[in-house]
Amino acid sequence: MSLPLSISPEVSDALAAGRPVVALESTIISHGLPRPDNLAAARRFEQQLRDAGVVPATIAVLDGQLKAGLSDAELERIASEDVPKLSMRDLPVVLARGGSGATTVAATSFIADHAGVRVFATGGLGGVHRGADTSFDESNDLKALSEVPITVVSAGVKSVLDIGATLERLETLGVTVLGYGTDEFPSFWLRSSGEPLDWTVPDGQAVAGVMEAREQLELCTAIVVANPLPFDQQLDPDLHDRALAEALRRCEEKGIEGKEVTPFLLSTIVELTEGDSLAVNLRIVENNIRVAAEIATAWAEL
Ligand code: PSU
Ligand code: MN
Repeated sequence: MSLPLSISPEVSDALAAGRPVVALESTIISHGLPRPDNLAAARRFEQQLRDAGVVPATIAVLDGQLKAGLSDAELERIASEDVPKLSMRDLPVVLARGGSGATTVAATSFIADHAGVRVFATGGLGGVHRGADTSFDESNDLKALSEVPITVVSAGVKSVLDIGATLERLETLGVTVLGYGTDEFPSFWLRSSGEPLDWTVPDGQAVAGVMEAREQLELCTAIVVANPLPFDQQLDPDLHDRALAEALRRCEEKGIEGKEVTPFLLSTIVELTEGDSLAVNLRIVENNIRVAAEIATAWAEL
């Protein structure tokens, strides 16, 4: 039986011609950004890639099909329908039912890889949650990145997570981590996390070189490109610390668990920062798309 994978004509033409393609995830649209502006943001992300000469492949599941590349009507469905958030373990259930959903970093990486798309831009990765020593709450993103040879550009992981523990898990899982112009892991809304990185790359061409070496080694693990915002674009650190502490307190008070935790913390922080965190979030995705376009272009030229 063949995989129910549907690649849009634009994406499949670009791949066949060896032109650059960048995958985008859909959970950021359905659960990570508030309605109704999420649709305009999703369209801007795609346009930014096109302006850079790169074909966007937004990934989702629609009516029992794994999709790489969405039409505008399909993008609108992800932005406005109450679709579930899908990680790896949800894919077989949704396919069997002919259902739809938005894909996390884990499921997006899997589908992009099957479609032949090698570079992926997102905001932040899922990781190890604070208190994971008792809750065991660790994103499936980590395991998936240990099994898929994708290159994902992110601004690290959000400070709602345990950043040090997340980096330890990435090490255990054999995931390559590169700092893009930095020797420190970023913490999403803030440029630095205080966690040092072993490897720094200056540009997209250097990342493409690491991708080529990964192929020669026949490794099936991801490359995480950690791309921090410039200092003058980050969230005010005091506001950040206050909002984070209060969001974590409310999460515990309300007993939020499982896959609801990440969306709850994110939307609470947007509320507490009066939208400042959201504006920074959008700049982060745009900054990551710019770097992913550079990597995909360098990869296509190799
Ligand atoms: N981080 C963000 N915004 C997001 C997510 C993470 O800044 O929307 C989403 C991504 O799709 C990521 C997922 O893959 O949350 C991780 O969720 P969980 O922790 O439940 O695995
Ligand atoms: Mn979780």
